[in-house]
Amino acid sequence: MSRLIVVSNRVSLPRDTGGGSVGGLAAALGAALREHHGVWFGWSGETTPQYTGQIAMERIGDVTLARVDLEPVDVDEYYNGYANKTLWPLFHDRIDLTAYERSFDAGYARVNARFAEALAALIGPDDLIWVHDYHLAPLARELRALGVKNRIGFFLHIPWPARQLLVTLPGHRKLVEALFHYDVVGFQTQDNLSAFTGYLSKEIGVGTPDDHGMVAAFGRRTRLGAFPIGIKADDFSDGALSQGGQESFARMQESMAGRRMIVGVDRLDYSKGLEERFLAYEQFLATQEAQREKVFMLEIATLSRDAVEAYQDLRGRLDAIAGRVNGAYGTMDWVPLRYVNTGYRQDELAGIYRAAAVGLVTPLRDGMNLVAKEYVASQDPEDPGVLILSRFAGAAAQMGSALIVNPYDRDEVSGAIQRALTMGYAERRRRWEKLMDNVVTEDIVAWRESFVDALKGEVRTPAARLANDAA
Ligand code: GDG
Repeated sequence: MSRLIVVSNRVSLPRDTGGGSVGGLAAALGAALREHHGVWFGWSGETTPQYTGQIAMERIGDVTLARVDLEPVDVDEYYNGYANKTLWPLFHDRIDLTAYERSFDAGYARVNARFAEALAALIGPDDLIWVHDYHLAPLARELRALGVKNRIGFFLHIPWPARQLLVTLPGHRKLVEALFHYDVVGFQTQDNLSAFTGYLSKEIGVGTPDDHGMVAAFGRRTRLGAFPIGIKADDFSDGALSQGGQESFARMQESMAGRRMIVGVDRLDYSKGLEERFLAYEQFLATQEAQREKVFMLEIATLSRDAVEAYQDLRGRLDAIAGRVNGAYGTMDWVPLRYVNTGYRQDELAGIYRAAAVGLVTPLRDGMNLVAKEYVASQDPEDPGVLILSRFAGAAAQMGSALIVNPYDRDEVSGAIQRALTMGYAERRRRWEKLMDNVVTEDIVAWRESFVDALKGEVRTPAARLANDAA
C-alpha cells in the first residue's frame, strides 16, 4: 500500500491540552494524517549549532512523525526571513511590509535542499508526497534533482497574490517555475487559481488549463485545482457538548452576566484584521448607545511569529486600542473588550464559540479561515449564533449565508454587528442551516480525498498522463 508522506515546515500534532498557538495547518493536517496512517516530515521547531540532517522518528497513534533540527541561521533566513518577512506579507497583499534580502533567498534555497536530502531517504517507490505551503515551494524541484520520481503534490494554504503584486518579488519567475516540478498544485479558491493562471498567461505566455486543470509550462505539465480546506465538523459540534466544552460554555455563561458575546479567535497576525475589527467595535459602541453594557467582545489572539517586528508592532497597537476602548466605555462591572493572548484547548474553544451570539471573522486577506467554519459547527442548532465574515477570507466563497462585510469599512462592520444582534430567529436559523450544510459537506475529509485523488492522478485523462510521463 502506498503511504502518504506529508511535508510541512513545522511538524506538530495539535495538542489537546494547554494553549499555545495551534495554526490552522497543524489542526487540519493532524486530522487528515490520523485518517491516513501517514508520515509527517518537517522541522522539529528546535535548533542545533551545526546541521546534521539526522531525522528523529516518533510514532504517535497512526501517524509517524519525522523531524529534523535546523541551525539558528536557517530559522533567521528561511523561516523568519523568506517565509515570514517576504512571502507571507506579499501573498497577503502587504507589499509595504515585504522585506527582500538575498540572504533570505539563500536560506530558503538551502533549507529546501536540506529537507529534500533528508526526506529522499524515507521515500518508498509507491509513496505519495504531499507538500504544504509557501515555506516549501521549491521542494519538488530539489527532490527531482535527487532522482525522486514519485508523484508529488503542493497545496498552498495562503492566498496567491495578484500578478501585479507578485512581480515585485525578485525571482518571481523562479518561484513559479519551481511549482511545475509538482504533479498537482492546489489552491484554496477559484480566485487564487485564477490569479495564478493570470500570471502564467501574462508573464509566461501560457494558455488556460484544459478541462482537467492540466497546464503545460517550463517544459512540464502540472494539474492545477482549487481544493477549499474544511474542518472536522464533529470535533466542534460534539466538542461543544463534551465535558470540557460544556464546562467552558457554563463558565462563559456565568461570566457573561446576561450579556451577549461577540467572539473573535485568531493568531495575532496583521492579515487577520484585528486592528480594524477593534476599531469597528469601538465605532459600534460609539453609535449604538443602547447596546452598551448589553454586549461585550471576547478576542482570543494567540501570539504568533513574535520574532518578527511587524508582529511586535501590531501587538503594541492592539494593546493600546483595547486599553482605550475599555477606558472610554468600560464601567465598574462591564469590560466591553476582553482581549486575551492565552490559548485554549479545542473543546474549550468549542464551548466558547457556542456561547457567542456573534462570530466576528474579519481578515483583510486569508487563504480560507477555519475559525469561521469552527464557529458555525459549534452552534446550538436550536439557537445558533450569527457569523459575520470578511469578503476577503477564502471561506466567503463557500459561506455566502454569513453576513459578508468589507473589513476596511468600520461603518459596515459596526452595522453588521447590530444586525446580527437584532436578527430574527427564523433568519438566524435559516442562515446557520445553510452554513452548517456546507461545513459538514465540504469538510476536512472531502478536502483530503479530493486532493489525494488528484495526486494519484485518478481524474486525469490517459493522454495527459502520457504527456506528463514523456516530459
Ligand atoms: C493558515 C491560513 C487557512 C486559534 N487559537 C487557538 C486555536 N486556534 C486555531 C483555530 C483554527 C486555527 O488555529 C487558525 O486557523 P485559520 O484558518 O484561522 O488561520 P491560520 O493559522 O492563518 O492558517 C488560513 C489555514 O492555514 C488552513 O489552510 O485557513 O487561511 O492562513 O483552527 O481553532 N486552537 C486552540 N486554541 C487556541 O487558543 N486549540
